[in-house]
Amino acid sequence: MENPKRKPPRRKDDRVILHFDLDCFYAQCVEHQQPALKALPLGIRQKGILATCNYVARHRGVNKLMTLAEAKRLCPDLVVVEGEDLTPFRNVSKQLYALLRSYSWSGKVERLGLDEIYLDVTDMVAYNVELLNRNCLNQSYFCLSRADPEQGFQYDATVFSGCVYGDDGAASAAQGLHGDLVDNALYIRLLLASHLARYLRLKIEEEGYTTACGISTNKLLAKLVGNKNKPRNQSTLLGLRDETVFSFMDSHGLRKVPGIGSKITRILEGFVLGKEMDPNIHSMDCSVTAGQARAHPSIQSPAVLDKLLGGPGSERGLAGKVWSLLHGVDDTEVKPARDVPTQISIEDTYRGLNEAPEIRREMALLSASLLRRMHLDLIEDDHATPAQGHAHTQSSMSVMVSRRWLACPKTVRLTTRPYTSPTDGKPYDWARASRSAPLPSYVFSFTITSEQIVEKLVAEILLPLFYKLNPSPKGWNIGLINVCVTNMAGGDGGGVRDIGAMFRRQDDVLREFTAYDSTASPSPFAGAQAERKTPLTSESVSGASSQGDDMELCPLCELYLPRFALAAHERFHTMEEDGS
Ligand code: DGT
Ligand code: MG
Repeated sequence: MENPKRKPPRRKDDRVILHFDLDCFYAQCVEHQQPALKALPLGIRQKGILATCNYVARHRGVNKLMTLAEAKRLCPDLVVVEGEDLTPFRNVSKQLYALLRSYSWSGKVERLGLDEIYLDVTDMVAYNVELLNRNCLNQSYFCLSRADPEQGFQYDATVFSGCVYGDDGAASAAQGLHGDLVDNALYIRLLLASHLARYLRLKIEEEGYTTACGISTNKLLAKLVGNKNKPRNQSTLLGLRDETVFSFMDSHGLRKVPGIGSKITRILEGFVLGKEMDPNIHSMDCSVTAGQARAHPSIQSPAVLDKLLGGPGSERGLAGKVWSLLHGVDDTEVKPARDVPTQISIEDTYRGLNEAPEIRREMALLSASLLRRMHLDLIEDDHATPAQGHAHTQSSMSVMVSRRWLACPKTVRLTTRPYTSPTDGKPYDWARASRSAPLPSYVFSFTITSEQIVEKLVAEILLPLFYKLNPSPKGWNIGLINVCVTNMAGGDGGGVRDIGAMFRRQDDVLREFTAYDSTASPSPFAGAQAERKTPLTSESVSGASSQGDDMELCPLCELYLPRFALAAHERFHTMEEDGS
């Protein structure tokens, strides 16, 4: 029987999205600190590989994620700087995110990793389209504030800024705005957005950093087109016709399409090539393009894809999503900016830790670094000036600075994974397992030292969690430890007004199903064992699998609970509302 006719999904082009990607990010951060390095080939090392390298090094054949030995062979005078401590990179990332956010009207500013930022500028562009004067387009003015018309910049609205990608765009964009294009709303919106992108890139350059930028109508297309001209450049995807967008998408290797991970890639690659693929290959390389998958005669609809990708345990709607991505369709929103992250996690990898003192030492290091991050991201200084009416000069004015938590994570989660060597071919998440516990209130103390907090946290919470995750007394072979704090209270902008009350309430909530470990199974952690009066984690009460997947988040207080306890927990909330 003939397959039903293929019907492409409909792409919505009513938004304008910018995607910024900082050039050789870690390397730029280091160069910013040591400008003399800009002229030299520079690599940033993490765990024996080059996490990234600057473009001087790239022109000498060095690449991101190359081994150090290979990089040195290609470029013997490569300057290598240690990049294990992410703090300076995080700080720059925050600074540039805040800068771009300050220009946004909608607040839709989303960070992806440390060096990529999406901006939904639909509203700014629409406003400025209305301001266009068709009689003097080459002297247009882009207004950056609805309230203050003086804030803005001049631009030439007869031409695009930067590179333009798309067969119907290249010629007209180069020649300038004319003919029917002046009436093409999408063309005009993308053209204005290209000037806004340039303006913002220059603002970032004033801070000392260069970026690439992609401009399009959704996140997927903006990210992909931004890669076309790197570094220090920008590209607009002028997809006025479906065919332009399809041929743009088709040219990408399957694995390069954001949202199509390695598992899906191997299934589709195997199907197109008609051979079995090893599902454990995680390389970004793929011998099949998105176009080959999209145009394959047997892949006529999401229903066919569903047969390939569906099955027990697969994500709901996955086939439809992949079908959309292959056609350049992505309706996901740019998430609104948040003042605080939803979670903070720190992890490190090891070549197989087996001794208790090593585990304790590494956990202390990770916890110290986690606490520093929490202080950096979650604490705000309140500057209180003296009461009005007191005579004072600027220099003599004393300012009282007090600190307050903007948000408090309520849960700490420990994740471990055994060591595997890259040649084992094990997927990244292999045997990764997690356990959670309530985060104790002393973590938020301003009166005890960070060292004391770390010591208590490791002994009372993390080591017991570790032992739950790795119950056998020997042979842990730990390859990864991740400590994460999550379940933010007060992250809605109001901050945490009363930490004590928050924890009293948390204790009340927990009392109902808190158990204490009286069985005291043999533990290699003598110190931790002695202190084993810590409430056990919710998981241990539920007897959950080590994956913690029978846990559920309470939608009212965002506490992680064993699923069996959720009903009782909801009753607790009802009682609270009734005042009973
Ligand atoms: P670009 O954007 O091609 O000019 O170069 P980068 O260095 O900005 O690369 P990008 O945007 O893929 O990643 C941003 C930073 O994240 C980069 O400076 C290093 C780090 N990074 C990215 N991928 C990996 C990775 O797989 N492992 C490690 N350790 N670091 C990575
Ligand atoms: Mg980058």
